[in-house]
Amino acid sequence: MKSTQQAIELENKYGAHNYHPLPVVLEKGEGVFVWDPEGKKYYDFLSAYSAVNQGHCHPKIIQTLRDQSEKLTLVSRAFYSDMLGTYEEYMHNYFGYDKLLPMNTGAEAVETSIKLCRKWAYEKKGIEPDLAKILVAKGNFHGRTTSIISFSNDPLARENFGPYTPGFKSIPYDNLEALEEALQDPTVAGFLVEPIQGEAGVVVPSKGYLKKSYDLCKKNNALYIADEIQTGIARTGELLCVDHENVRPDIVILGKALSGGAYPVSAALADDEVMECIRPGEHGSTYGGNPLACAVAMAALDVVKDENLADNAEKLGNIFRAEMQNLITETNLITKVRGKGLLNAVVINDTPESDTAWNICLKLKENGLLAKPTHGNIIRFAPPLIMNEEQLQDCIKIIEKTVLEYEHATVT
Ligand code: IF1
Repeated sequence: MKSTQQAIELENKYGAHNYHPLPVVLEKGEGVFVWDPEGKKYYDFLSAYSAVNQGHCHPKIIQTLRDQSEKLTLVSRAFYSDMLGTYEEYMHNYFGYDKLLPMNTGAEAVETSIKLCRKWAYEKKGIEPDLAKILVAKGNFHGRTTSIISFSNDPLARENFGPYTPGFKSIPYDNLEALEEALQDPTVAGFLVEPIQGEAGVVVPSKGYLKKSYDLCKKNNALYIADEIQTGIARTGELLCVDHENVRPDIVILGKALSGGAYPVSAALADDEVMECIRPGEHGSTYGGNPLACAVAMAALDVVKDENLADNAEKLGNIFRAEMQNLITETNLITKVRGKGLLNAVVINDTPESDTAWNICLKLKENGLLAKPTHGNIIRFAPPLIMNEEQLQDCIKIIEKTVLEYEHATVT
Protein backbone atom coordinates (compact mmCIF):
# COMPACT_ATOMS: atom_id res chain seq x y z
CA MET A 1 0.00 0.00 0.00
CA LYS A 2 1.16 3.53 -0.78
CA SER A 3 1.68 6.06 1.98
CA THR A 4 0.09 9.49 1.76
CA GLN A 5 3.36 11.01 0.63
CA GLN A 6 4.03 8.36 -2.00
CA ALA A 7 0.52 8.63 -3.45
CA ILE A 8 0.80 12.41 -3.76
CA GLU A 9 4.25 12.18 -5.37
CA LEU A 10 2.98 9.70 -7.97
CA GLU A 11 0.08 11.94 -8.98
CA ASN A 12 2.39 14.92 -9.19
CA LYS A 13 4.90 13.11 -11.34
CA TYR A 14 2.67 11.12 -13.70
CA GLY A 15 -0.66 12.91 -13.71
CA ALA A 16 -1.65 16.09 -15.52
CA HIS A 17 -1.73 19.00 -13.10
CA ASN A 18 -5.34 19.95 -13.80
CA TYR A 19 -6.30 19.96 -10.11
CA HIS A 20 -4.98 21.32 -6.85
CA PRO A 21 -6.28 18.84 -4.23
CA LEU A 22 -6.13 19.20 -0.49
CA PRO A 23 -3.09 17.17 0.64
CA VAL A 24 -5.02 14.15 1.87
CA VAL A 25 -5.05 10.68 0.29
CA LEU A 26 -8.10 8.48 0.70
CA GLU A 27 -8.04 4.74 0.44
CA LYS A 28 -11.30 3.58 2.04
CA GLY A 29 -14.80 4.92 2.51
CA GLU A 30 -17.87 3.79 4.39
CA GLY A 31 -21.00 5.88 4.87
CA VAL A 32 -20.07 9.38 6.02
CA PHE A 33 -16.44 8.40 6.70
CA VAL A 34 -13.25 8.08 4.67
CA TRP A 35 -9.80 6.88 5.75
CA ASP A 36 -6.26 7.75 4.68
CA PRO A 37 -3.50 5.14 4.20
CA GLU A 38 -2.16 5.81 7.72
CA GLY A 39 -5.57 4.87 9.13
CA LYS A 40 -6.77 8.36 10.07
CA LYS A 41 -10.55 8.64 9.83
CA TYR A 42 -12.35 11.72 8.47
CA TYR A 43 -15.89 12.94 8.06
CA ASP A 44 -16.41 13.58 4.34
CA PHE A 45 -17.99 17.01 4.05
CA LEU A 46 -17.77 17.22 0.27
CA SER A 47 -19.34 13.90 -0.84
CA ALA A 48 -17.39 14.00 -4.11
CA TYR A 49 -19.20 17.22 -5.03
CA SER A 50 -22.59 15.70 -4.13
CA ALA A 51 -22.08 12.42 -5.98
CA VAL A 52 -22.10 10.26 -2.85
CA ASN A 53 -25.35 11.51 -1.35
CA GLN A 54 -26.07 7.88 -0.37
CA GLY A 55 -22.74 7.63 1.51
CA HIS A 56 -19.55 5.86 0.50
CA CYS A 57 -19.85 2.27 -0.68
CA HIS A 58 -23.50 1.93 0.26
CA PRO A 59 -24.00 -1.85 0.74
CA LYS A 60 -27.14 -2.02 -1.38
CA ILE A 61 -25.54 -0.14 -4.30
CA ILE A 62 -22.30 -2.13 -4.08
CA GLN A 63 -24.15 -5.44 -3.92
CA THR A 64 -26.10 -4.49 -7.04
CA LEU A 65 -22.89 -3.41 -8.80
CA ARG A 66 -21.30 -6.73 -7.89
CA ASP A 67 -24.28 -8.84 -8.98
CA GLN A 68 -24.80 -7.09 -12.30
CA SER A 69 -21.06 -7.01 -13.08
CA GLU A 70 -21.00 -10.80 -12.97
CA LYS A 71 -23.90 -11.04 -15.38
CA LEU A 72 -23.59 -8.41 -18.11
CA THR A 73 -21.84 -5.04 -18.16
CA LEU A 74 -21.97 -3.61 -21.68
CA VAL A 75 -23.74 -4.35 -24.94
CA SER A 76 -23.54 -0.92 -26.61
CA ARG A 77 -26.72 0.43 -28.16
CA ALA A 78 -26.31 -1.75 -31.23
CA PHE A 79 -28.44 -4.28 -29.33
CA TYR A 80 -31.13 -4.11 -26.69
CA SER A 81 -30.39 -5.12 -23.11
CA ASP A 82 -32.85 -6.47 -20.57
CA MET A 83 -31.85 -3.68 -18.17
CA LEU A 84 -32.21 -0.46 -20.16
CA GLY A 85 -35.98 -0.53 -20.69
CA THR A 86 -36.46 -1.61 -17.08
CA TYR A 87 -34.41 1.36 -15.93
CA GLU A 88 -36.16 3.79 -18.27
CA GLU A 89 -39.57 2.70 -16.96
CA TYR A 90 -38.25 3.00 -13.39
CA MET A 91 -37.10 6.55 -14.13
CA HIS A 92 -40.44 7.41 -15.73
CA ASN A 93 -42.21 6.30 -12.54
CA TYR A 94 -39.66 8.03 -10.31
CA PHE A 95 -39.43 11.45 -11.99
CA GLY A 96 -42.60 11.54 -14.10
CA TYR A 97 -41.10 12.30 -17.51
CA ASP A 98 -42.11 10.43 -20.67
CA LYS A 99 -38.57 9.48 -21.66
CA LEU A 100 -34.93 9.37 -20.68
CA LEU A 101 -31.72 9.69 -22.70
CA PRO A 102 -28.86 7.92 -20.89
CA MET A 103 -25.29 9.23 -20.81
CA ASN A 104 -22.33 8.84 -18.44
CA THR A 105 -20.94 12.13 -17.16
CA GLY A 106 -22.68 15.33 -16.19
CA ALA A 107 -21.13 17.32 -19.01
CA GLU A 108 -22.39 14.78 -21.55
CA ALA A 109 -25.92 15.06 -20.21
CA VAL A 110 -25.68 18.87 -20.47
CA GLU A 111 -24.44 18.52 -24.07
CA THR A 112 -27.39 16.21 -24.68
CA SER A 113 -29.84 18.80 -23.41
CA ILE A 114 -28.25 21.49 -25.60
CA LYS A 115 -28.65 19.27 -28.66
CA LEU A 116 -32.24 18.42 -27.68
CA CYS A 117 -33.07 22.08 -27.22
CA ARG A 118 -31.58 23.10 -30.56
CA LYS A 119 -33.31 20.26 -32.40
CA TRP A 120 -36.63 21.20 -30.81
CA ALA A 121 -36.04 24.83 -31.77
CA TYR A 122 -35.66 24.02 -35.45
CA GLU A 123 -38.20 21.23 -35.75
CA LYS A 124 -40.95 22.39 -33.39
CA LYS A 125 -40.54 26.08 -32.68
CA GLY A 126 -39.58 26.87 -36.27
CA ILE A 127 -36.41 28.89 -35.71
CA GLU A 128 -34.39 29.46 -38.91
CA PRO A 129 -31.39 27.12 -39.43
CA ASP A 130 -28.38 27.80 -37.20
CA LEU A 131 -29.94 30.77 -35.44
CA ALA A 132 -31.10 29.10 -32.21
CA LYS A 133 -29.83 30.71 -29.04
CA ILE A 134 -29.70 29.25 -25.55
CA LEU A 135 -29.72 31.58 -22.56
CA VAL A 136 -27.40 30.75 -19.68
CA ALA A 137 -26.68 32.47 -16.36
CA LYS A 138 -23.54 34.34 -15.39
CA GLY A 139 -21.50 32.36 -12.88
CA ASN A 140 -22.72 29.06 -14.30
CA PHE A 141 -20.91 25.76 -14.07
CA HIS A 142 -22.19 22.99 -16.34
CA GLY A 143 -19.04 20.98 -17.08
CA ARG A 144 -15.84 21.13 -19.06
CA THR A 145 -16.46 20.24 -22.70
CA THR A 146 -15.54 22.74 -25.38
CA SER A 147 -19.11 23.92 -25.97
CA ILE A 148 -19.93 24.19 -22.27
CA ILE A 149 -16.83 26.23 -21.40
CA SER A 150 -17.72 28.49 -24.32
CA PHE A 151 -20.48 30.01 -22.19
CA SER A 152 -18.64 29.99 -18.87
CA ASN A 153 -17.41 33.31 -17.51
CA ASP A 154 -14.73 31.74 -15.33
CA PRO A 155 -11.42 32.77 -16.94
CA LEU A 156 -9.67 29.60 -15.71
CA ALA A 157 -12.27 27.38 -17.38
CA ARG A 158 -12.19 29.32 -20.68
CA GLU A 159 -8.93 31.05 -21.44
CA ASN A 160 -6.92 29.71 -24.36
CA PHE A 161 -9.50 27.04 -25.18
CA GLY A 162 -11.07 29.01 -28.02
CA PRO A 163 -12.46 29.30 -30.62
CA TYR A 164 -15.71 29.11 -28.71
CA THR A 165 -19.04 27.59 -29.70
CA PRO A 166 -21.56 30.29 -30.68
CA GLY A 167 -25.27 30.25 -29.90
CA PHE A 168 -25.27 31.06 -26.20
CA LYS A 169 -26.18 34.28 -24.44
CA SER A 170 -25.25 34.94 -20.86
CA ILE A 171 -27.61 36.90 -18.59
CA PRO A 172 -27.30 37.76 -14.87
CA TYR A 173 -28.43 34.99 -12.48
CA ASP A 174 -31.44 35.59 -10.26
CA ASN A 175 -32.57 38.50 -12.40
CA LEU A 176 -36.07 38.17 -13.88
CA GLU A 177 -35.97 41.48 -15.78
CA ALA A 178 -32.85 40.42 -17.66
CA LEU A 179 -34.45 37.07 -18.47
CA GLU A 180 -37.68 38.64 -19.66
CA GLU A 181 -35.80 41.04 -21.89
CA ALA A 182 -33.59 38.31 -23.36
CA LEU A 183 -36.66 36.16 -24.07
CA GLN A 184 -38.04 38.85 -26.40
CA ASP A 185 -35.58 37.60 -28.99
CA PRO A 186 -37.61 35.07 -31.06
CA THR A 187 -34.48 33.01 -31.78
CA VAL A 188 -34.17 32.05 -28.11
CA ALA A 189 -34.78 28.30 -27.83
CA GLY A 190 -34.29 27.74 -24.13
CA PHE A 191 -32.84 28.75 -20.78
CA LEU A 192 -30.25 26.49 -19.14
CA VAL A 193 -29.99 27.11 -15.40
CA GLU A 194 -28.74 25.67 -12.11
CA PRO A 195 -31.49 25.93 -9.44
CA ILE A 196 -28.65 26.79 -7.03
CA GLN A 197 -25.30 27.79 -8.49
CA GLY A 198 -22.88 25.28 -6.97
CA GLU A 199 -19.50 26.22 -8.32
CA ALA A 200 -20.26 29.93 -7.98
CA GLY A 201 -20.22 29.27 -4.21
CA VAL A 202 -23.67 27.84 -3.44
CA VAL A 203 -25.58 30.88 -4.65
CA VAL A 204 -29.26 30.45 -3.74
CA PRO A 205 -31.57 32.60 -5.89
CA SER A 206 -34.39 34.71 -4.43
CA LYS A 207 -37.55 32.88 -3.43
CA GLY A 208 -39.84 32.64 -6.45
CA TYR A 209 -37.05 32.94 -9.03
CA LEU A 210 -37.37 29.36 -10.23
CA LYS A 211 -41.14 29.52 -10.65
CA LYS A 212 -41.17 32.97 -12.22
CA SER A 213 -38.28 32.22 -14.58
CA TYR A 214 -40.08 29.04 -15.61
CA ASP A 215 -43.30 30.98 -16.27
CA LEU A 216 -41.41 33.55 -18.36
CA CYS A 217 -39.91 30.79 -20.50
CA LYS A 218 -43.31 29.21 -21.03
CA LYS A 219 -44.85 32.54 -21.94
CA ASN A 220 -42.19 33.02 -24.61
CA ASN A 221 -42.14 29.44 -25.92
CA ALA A 222 -38.63 28.66 -24.69
CA LEU A 223 -37.56 25.41 -23.03
CA TYR A 224 -36.71 25.51 -19.34
CA ILE A 225 -33.67 23.30 -18.80
CA ALA A 226 -32.70 22.60 -15.18
CA ASP A 227 -29.20 21.35 -14.46
CA GLU A 228 -29.89 19.28 -11.33
CA ILE A 229 -26.58 17.42 -11.54
CA GLN A 230 -25.43 18.87 -8.24
CA THR A 231 -28.73 20.02 -6.67
CA GLY A 232 -30.78 16.94 -7.56
CA ILE A 233 -31.31 13.55 -5.90
CA ALA A 234 -32.37 14.88 -2.46
CA ARG A 235 -29.34 17.12 -1.86
CA THR A 236 -31.34 20.29 -1.15
CA GLY A 237 -34.15 18.66 0.85
CA GLU A 238 -36.41 17.76 -2.07
CA LEU A 239 -35.88 15.11 -4.74
CA LEU A 240 -35.14 17.92 -7.21
CA CYS A 241 -34.30 21.46 -6.18
CA VAL A 242 -37.00 22.79 -8.54
CA ASP A 243 -39.55 20.88 -6.41
CA HIS A 244 -39.15 23.60 -3.76
CA GLU A 245 -41.14 25.85 -6.11
CA ASN A 246 -43.23 23.18 -7.81
CA VAL A 247 -41.56 23.76 -11.15
CA ARG A 248 -41.56 21.02 -13.78
CA PRO A 249 -38.76 21.84 -16.24
CA ASP A 250 -38.98 20.81 -19.89
CA ILE A 251 -35.62 19.08 -19.54
CA VAL A 252 -34.06 17.82 -16.29
CA ILE A 253 -30.36 16.96 -16.28
CA LEU A 254 -29.12 14.42 -13.72
CA GLY A 255 -25.70 12.99 -12.90
CA LYS A 256 -23.45 12.55 -9.87
CA ALA A 257 -25.66 10.97 -7.15
CA LEU A 258 -27.77 9.18 -9.77
CA SER A 259 -25.28 6.37 -9.14
CA GLY A 260 -24.35 7.16 -5.54
CA GLY A 261 -20.72 7.47 -6.54
CA ALA A 262 -20.33 3.88 -7.70
CA TYR A 263 -20.19 4.43 -11.44
CA PRO A 264 -20.55 7.35 -13.88
CA VAL A 265 -24.25 7.62 -14.78
CA SER A 266 -26.06 10.68 -16.15
CA ALA A 267 -29.31 11.35 -17.96
CA ALA A 268 -31.50 13.93 -19.64
CA LEU A 269 -35.24 13.60 -18.93
CA ALA A 270 -37.96 15.11 -21.10
CA ASP A 271 -41.43 14.52 -22.46
CA ASP A 272 -42.10 13.17 -25.95
CA GLU A 273 -42.59 16.64 -27.49
CA VAL A 274 -38.87 17.27 -26.90
CA MET A 275 -37.37 13.78 -26.77
CA GLU A 276 -38.90 12.62 -30.03
CA CYS A 277 -36.84 15.27 -31.86
CA ILE A 278 -33.86 12.91 -31.54
CA ARG A 279 -33.85 9.97 -33.95
CA PRO A 280 -31.48 7.04 -34.62
CA GLY A 281 -27.96 8.13 -35.45
CA GLU A 282 -28.29 11.65 -34.12
CA HIS A 283 -26.91 11.19 -30.61
CA GLY A 284 -25.55 8.55 -28.26
CA SER A 285 -22.62 7.05 -26.38
CA THR A 286 -20.96 3.62 -26.23
CA TYR A 287 -21.42 3.30 -22.49
CA GLY A 288 -24.62 5.33 -22.13
CA GLY A 289 -27.40 3.20 -20.66
CA ASN A 290 -25.22 0.12 -20.14
CA PRO A 291 -26.68 -2.64 -17.94
CA LEU A 292 -24.30 -1.98 -15.06
CA ALA A 293 -25.21 1.73 -15.04
CA CYS A 294 -28.93 0.92 -15.16
CA ALA A 295 -28.72 -1.50 -12.24
CA VAL A 296 -26.59 0.84 -10.14
CA ALA A 297 -28.83 3.87 -10.78
CA MET A 298 -31.98 2.00 -9.73
CA ALA A 299 -30.28 0.80 -6.54
CA ALA A 300 -28.99 4.31 -5.81
CA LEU A 301 -32.46 5.82 -6.26
CA ASP A 302 -34.06 3.06 -4.15
CA VAL A 303 -31.74 4.11 -1.33
CA VAL A 304 -32.81 7.76 -1.68
CA LYS A 305 -36.47 6.76 -1.13
CA ASP A 306 -35.96 3.92 1.36
CA GLU A 307 -33.80 6.04 3.63
CA ASN A 308 -35.81 9.27 3.28
CA LEU A 309 -32.71 11.19 2.26
CA ALA A 310 -34.59 14.30 1.15
CA ASP A 311 -36.28 14.72 4.54
CA ASN A 312 -33.02 14.06 6.33
CA ALA A 313 -31.20 16.65 4.20
CA GLU A 314 -33.91 19.19 4.97
CA LYS A 315 -33.80 18.52 8.71
CA LEU A 316 -30.00 18.40 9.09
CA GLY A 317 -29.56 21.40 6.80
CA ASN A 318 -31.71 23.55 9.06
CA ILE A 319 -29.70 22.49 12.11
CA PHE A 320 -26.42 23.08 10.30
CA ARG A 321 -27.25 26.60 9.14
CA ALA A 322 -28.65 27.56 12.57
CA GLU A 323 -25.45 26.37 14.27
CA MET A 324 -23.26 28.19 11.75
CA GLN A 325 -25.34 31.30 12.36
CA ASN A 326 -24.55 30.92 16.09
CA LEU A 327 -20.88 30.52 15.27
CA ILE A 328 -20.96 33.75 13.26
CA THR A 329 -21.93 35.61 16.44
CA GLU A 330 -18.79 34.23 18.16
CA THR A 331 -16.23 34.77 15.42
CA ASN A 332 -15.07 37.39 12.95
CA LEU A 333 -13.73 34.71 10.66
CA ILE A 334 -17.07 33.74 9.09
CA THR A 335 -19.43 36.37 7.72
CA LYS A 336 -22.18 34.34 6.15
CA VAL A 337 -23.76 30.92 5.82
CA ARG A 338 -26.08 30.02 2.96
CA GLY A 339 -27.58 27.01 1.25
CA LYS A 340 -30.53 24.65 1.13
CA GLY A 341 -30.80 21.18 2.62
CA LEU A 342 -27.27 19.81 2.89
CA LEU A 343 -25.79 21.96 0.12
CA ASN A 344 -24.25 24.80 2.10
CA ALA A 345 -21.33 27.19 2.15
CA VAL A 346 -19.78 29.65 4.55
CA VAL A 347 -18.06 32.84 3.48
CA ILE A 348 -14.70 33.49 5.13
CA ASN A 349 -13.89 37.02 6.17
CA ASP A 350 -10.96 37.56 3.83
CA THR A 351 -10.32 38.33 0.17
CA PRO A 352 -10.75 35.68 -2.55
CA GLU A 353 -6.98 36.01 -3.12
CA SER A 354 -6.15 35.12 0.50
CA ASP A 355 -5.27 31.61 1.64
CA THR A 356 -7.36 31.81 4.82
CA ALA A 357 -10.11 29.41 3.64
CA TRP A 358 -7.49 26.97 2.38
CA ASN A 359 -5.65 27.09 5.72
CA ILE A 360 -8.89 26.55 7.63
CA CYS A 361 -9.57 23.49 5.47
CA LEU A 362 -6.09 22.18 6.32
CA LYS A 363 -6.95 22.59 10.02
CA LEU A 364 -10.34 20.95 9.51
CA LYS A 365 -8.52 18.04 7.95
CA GLU A 366 -6.20 17.77 10.97
CA ASN A 367 -9.30 17.76 13.15
CA GLY A 368 -10.92 14.99 11.11
CA LEU A 369 -13.24 16.72 8.64
CA LEU A 370 -12.72 17.17 4.90
CA ALA A 371 -14.03 20.20 3.03
CA LYS A 372 -12.71 22.23 0.12
CA PRO A 373 -12.55 25.98 -0.52
CA THR A 374 -14.07 27.44 -3.66
CA HIS A 375 -13.44 30.88 -5.15
CA GLY A 376 -10.74 31.51 -2.56
CA ASN A 377 -12.81 32.54 0.44
CA ILE A 378 -15.84 30.25 0.40
CA ILE A 379 -15.97 26.79 2.01
CA ARG A 380 -18.55 24.34 0.69
CA PHE A 381 -20.13 21.98 3.24
CA ALA A 382 -21.99 19.05 1.70
CA PRO A 383 -21.86 15.79 3.71
CA PRO A 384 -23.50 12.55 2.56
CA LEU A 385 -27.26 12.69 3.14
CA ILE A 386 -27.25 9.49 5.22
CA MET A 387 -25.57 11.39 8.07
CA ASN A 388 -27.41 11.20 11.39
CA GLU A 389 -28.00 14.06 13.80
CA GLU A 390 -25.41 12.90 16.31
CA GLN A 391 -22.74 12.78 13.59
CA LEU A 392 -23.77 16.21 12.38
CA GLN A 393 -23.43 17.64 15.90
CA ASP A 394 -20.01 16.04 16.10
CA CYS A 395 -19.05 17.75 12.82
CA ILE A 396 -20.41 21.10 13.97
CA LYS A 397 -18.18 20.84 17.06
CA ILE A 398 -15.16 20.15 14.86
CA ILE A 399 -15.95 23.17 12.66
CA GLU A 400 -16.53 25.47 15.67
CA LYS A 401 -13.39 24.34 17.43
CA THR A 402 -11.29 24.67 14.28
CA VAL A 403 -12.56 28.14 13.42
CA LEU A 404 -12.15 29.49 16.96
CA GLU A 405 -8.67 27.98 17.34
CA TYR A 406 -7.65 29.37 13.97
CA GLU A 407 -8.88 32.81 14.89
CA HIS A 408 -7.03 32.85 18.22
CA ALA A 409 -3.83 31.49 16.69
CA THR A 410 -3.77 34.20 14.06
CA VAL A 411 -4.76 37.04 16.39
CA THR A 412 -2.11 36.28 19.03
C1 IF1 B 1 -14.70 19.06 -11.35
C2 IF1 B 1 -17.51 22.62 -9.12
C3 IF1 B 1 -19.09 21.21 -8.02
C4 IF1 B 1 -22.04 20.56 -11.98
C5 IF1 B 1 -23.20 20.99 -12.62
C6 IF1 B 1 -22.59 19.80 -14.57
C7 IF1 B 1 -21.43 19.35 -14.01
C8 IF1 B 1 -21.14 19.73 -12.69
C9 IF1 B 1 -24.18 21.85 -11.90
C10 IF1 B 1 -20.51 18.47 -14.80
C11 IF1 B 1 -19.88 19.33 -12.09
C12 IF1 B 1 -18.13 19.58 -10.60
C13 IF1 B 1 -17.14 18.86 -11.39
C14 IF1 B 1 -15.91 18.90 -10.54
C15 IF1 B 1 -16.08 19.99 -9.58
C16 IF1 B 1 -17.55 20.07 -9.42
C17 IF1 B 1 -18.08 21.29 -8.85
F1 IF1 B 1 -16.78 22.98 -8.09
F2 IF1 B 1 -16.81 22.71 -10.20
F3 IF1 B 1 -18.54 23.44 -9.21
F4 IF1 B 1 -19.70 20.12 -7.83
F5 IF1 B 1 -19.47 22.20 -7.35
N1 IF1 B 1 -23.44 20.60 -13.89
N2 IF1 B 1 -19.44 19.75 -10.99
O1 IF1 B 1 -21.78 20.95 -10.71
O2 IF1 B 1 -20.54 17.14 -14.37
O3 IF1 B 1 -19.08 16.25 -16.18
O4 IF1 B 1 -18.12 16.60 -13.91
O5 IF1 B 1 -19.82 14.79 -14.30
O6 IF1 B 1 -13.70 18.57 -10.86
O7 IF1 B 1 -14.71 19.68 -12.42
P1 IF1 B 1 -19.32 16.16 -14.72
